[in-house]
Amino acid sequence: MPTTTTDIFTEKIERDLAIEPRDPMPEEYRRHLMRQISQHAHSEVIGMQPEGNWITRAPSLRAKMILLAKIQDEGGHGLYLYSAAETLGISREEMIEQLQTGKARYSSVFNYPALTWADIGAIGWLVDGAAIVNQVMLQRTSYGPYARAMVRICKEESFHQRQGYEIMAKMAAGTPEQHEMAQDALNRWWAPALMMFGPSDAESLHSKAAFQWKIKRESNDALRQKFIDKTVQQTEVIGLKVPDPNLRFNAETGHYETSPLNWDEFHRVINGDGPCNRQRLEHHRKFHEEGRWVREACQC
Ligand code: FAQ
Repeated sequence: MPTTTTDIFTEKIERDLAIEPRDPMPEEYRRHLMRQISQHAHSEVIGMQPEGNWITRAPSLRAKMILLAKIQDEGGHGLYLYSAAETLGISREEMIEQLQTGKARYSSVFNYPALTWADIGAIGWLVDGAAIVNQVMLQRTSYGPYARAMVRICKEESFHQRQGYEIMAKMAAGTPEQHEMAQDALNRWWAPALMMFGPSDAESLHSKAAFQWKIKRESNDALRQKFIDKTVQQTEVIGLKVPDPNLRFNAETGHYETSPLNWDEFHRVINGDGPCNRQRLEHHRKFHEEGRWVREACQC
């Protein structure tokens, strides 16, 4: 029979029972989750920007409606996640301040520009595709509000992934110029999508604690490999080529092998020096300020 609050927490973790907001939990567990969930929420919200740029330039009414719905979904995901983080005792204002002052991160991938319509396909297919692989695991994360948010988010991300793949498949089967645009988008988004899974297991700072508390159930490298194995096959089906001269299938392991990633670039991007970091935060600050009157009116 557990007696101390630490024992109660440890027993729940060992028995795979969800930790709920009012349960006792170590301060480090609470802080770890506040960091991860708020960064996840910021990623969803900042992630609306590269796609938002293309709403007015979508090539058909159908494409525009689908893109609008997808971007709205991402905003909704941010809201579920901010609410989940709030249950740990941090306010929305604090989280936004951490984002805007650079104290909190958001996914590296959203610091790359969406240059053509094919990039919208690549974002849905690869970025949402990578997000799903990570989030399917997080459906079983130990913190109840986070795990439950993930169930709904994963359903919506599957639709996002398919709409992106459809755009890529259509462009790949189109005119030679359209095929080239699709290949160019894949070339530019491949490595940033692989970096979404975080540093290699050997370099990951938080993985040890995350495994101990069952926040993470699979490692950064294991999830990255899962994504590679799925995506290489999808690439072949639509007649595109993975932009990696060292890509090869290892029949013994049953996995694809790829070139090492450019981790210097990853560190530059997560530390604020990617192609669009400044633009993303300036845009967020501007529209957050413009919405101040709405927040104030809601408080009356
Ligand atoms: N970008 O020790 P680890 C989406 C940081 S949602 C930026 O391995 P951890 C939907 C990490 O924070 C995409 N920073 O860290 C969508 C830590 O720094 P810190 C977002 C990164 O937490 C689609 C340091 O490096 N998904 O795309 C990144 O164990 C389309 C050391 O790393 C999530 O956030 C990175 N890629 O593992 C929306 C999933 N990787 O915090 C719109 C939830 C690492 O000490 C359009 N998060 N860092 O300053 C996670 O699963 C984990 O937090 C990881 C990182 C896997 C991201």
